[in-house]
This record gives sequence, structure tokens and C-alpha cells, in this order.
Amino acid sequence: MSKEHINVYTEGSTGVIQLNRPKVANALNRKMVDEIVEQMEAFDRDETIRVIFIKGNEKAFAAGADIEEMMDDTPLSLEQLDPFAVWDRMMLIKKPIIAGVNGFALGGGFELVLHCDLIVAAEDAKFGFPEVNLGVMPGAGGTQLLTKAMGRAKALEWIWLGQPMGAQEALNYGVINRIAAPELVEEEALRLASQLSKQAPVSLRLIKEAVSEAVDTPLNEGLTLERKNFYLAFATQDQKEGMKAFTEKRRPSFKGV
Ligand code: CO8
Repeated sequence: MSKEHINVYTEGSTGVIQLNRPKVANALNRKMVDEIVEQMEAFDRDETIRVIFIKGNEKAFAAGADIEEMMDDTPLSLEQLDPFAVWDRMMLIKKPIIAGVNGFALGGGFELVLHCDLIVAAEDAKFGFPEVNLGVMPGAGGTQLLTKAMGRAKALEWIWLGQPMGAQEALNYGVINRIAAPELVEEEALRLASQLSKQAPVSLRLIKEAVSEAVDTPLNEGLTLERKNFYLAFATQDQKEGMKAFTEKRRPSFKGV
């Protein structure tokens, strides 16, 4: 199932994407981003998959966009290529996406992490936006997503200084979810995936949509969407099963319908 720049496999009902350009610290060239998003979309359509897990290797999650590929770009070539359209598609993935971060997640690599829903990182992982050191700035959502995650003052400081942030600091600011020993990151992420796999899939999708909406919309619009999704959950067999199981004092068995 693997492609040129990613390895793809499944662990139970978790679809795994491993970034695979180890010689360049998993630098993201455009083909690789296309492959990642196409695979996320394939997992999103696959009824046997409940959660998507994305990881790099022990040394690097991803060291950013491929600088060599990008260095001769011009405003016009970028406008014609529209390299960020594929990133917009990542925002439309409905299933939970977990990132497992060992080593560096820099620039576009950090932006890829910020597009995920839950982030498990090694205690020695490093996150950062070094673009300022290259005379550019984040372009795949970094200024917006980091600011929404940690607030303006700290986001501005980090993006301006271009220095990496440690995992503990990222955890303290609510940018990531969990820290683990480097060798246990994958285990922890897969445990989280397994827990999520047991939840009602339609509920998970509706919750993801509603929580994402909270970040971007005024409260009254977010509440309207939340209510609509709450009503919609009652159209599923899983709602009947979940509530019936509660009254029968047994564990529910969710089918995703
Ligand atoms: N692009 C291309 N090649 C890279 C990149 C990169 N981003 N990062 C590392 N490499 C290559 C190195 O050139 C080196 O290649 P070679 O062995 O042929 O010399 C190899 O990977 C290993 O790297 P190092 O020898 O430097 O390894 P170190 O362990 O000493 O350092 C670092 C690892 C800290 C990750 C270091 O390589 C580094 O600082 N890399 C650059 C990080 C960076 O500046 N990232 C931001 C890029 S710009 C960006 O992301 C813009 C985002 C907006 C668009 C997003 C679209 C995807």
C-alpha cells in the first residue's frame, strides 16, 4: 500500500501513515503532501478504519517544507501551483487524526502536526517555525493555527524568534495533548486510537465538526451547529445502542451507522 514518500499500513482499525524521506529529515516536498492527503482521504472513506495515525521516524517527524524544492519559487509560480489547496483538503477529514511526534516537527512539519486533532510527543521532541531564519514565514496555516492554540503573544514570540519549543512547553500551552518517553510515543498514540475506535464513529465526527467550529465562529453560530449535530446523533443506531447499553448495564457495541 506504500507510496513513494510515505509508508501506509493498518493496526486494527487504525490507518497508519509514516512519513518516509529519512535522508532529508522527512522534509515535505509537494508530492509527499499530496500522498499524505490522498491517503488521509482514502482512510476517511474506508469503513474499516476508525482513526488515522501519522508519524515520522525516531529522529524527525518532519523538518519542514523541502527547501531545495522551494528555493526558486516566485510569487507567480506559487500562485499557479496553488500548493496550499491540498492542505485545505486536510481540514475536511472527518475521522480523528492523531500525530505521534519524535524528534523535530519544524515549519511545514509543525503545520502538519497542527492540522491533526490529537498530538502525542516524545518528551525530547522539538516544535518550531524556523521560516524567519530563511527570510520567509509559515505558509500552511502556522500563524493562524498556533495563535489559536496558544494565544497571540506567545505565538508571535515563537514565530518571530524562530526557536524551537520543547514538548513540555508545548504541553503547558495546550498545543499538544500528551508527552511520552520517546520509545513509547507510538504505543501511547495507538492506545489513544484504540480508545477512540471504541467510541461511536458518528458521534466522533459530529463532535470534531462542532469543536472545530468553536475555534472560528461566534458563540451563537457554534451553538446552532452543536444543536444541529446533537439532533443528528439521534438519527443513528449507535445512539439507540449506546443508551440501551447504559440502561442494560453493559458495554455498547458501536457500528458507525
Ligand atoms: N528541506 C530540505 N532538506 C532538508 C530540510 C528541509 N526542510 N531539513 C533537513 N534537510 C536535509 C539536510 O539538508 C541534510 O541533507 P544532506 O545530508 O544531504 O546534507 C539532511 O536533511 C539532514 O539534515 P541535517 O544534516 O541538517 O541534520 P541535523 O540533525 O544536523 O539537523 C534539522 C536537523 C534541525 C532539522 C536541520 O536539518 C534543519 O534546521 N532543517 C531545516 C529546518 C527548516 O528550516 N524548516 C523550515 C522549512 S520552510 C517551511 O517549512 C515553510 C512552510 C510553508 C509551506 C509548507 C508546505 C509543505
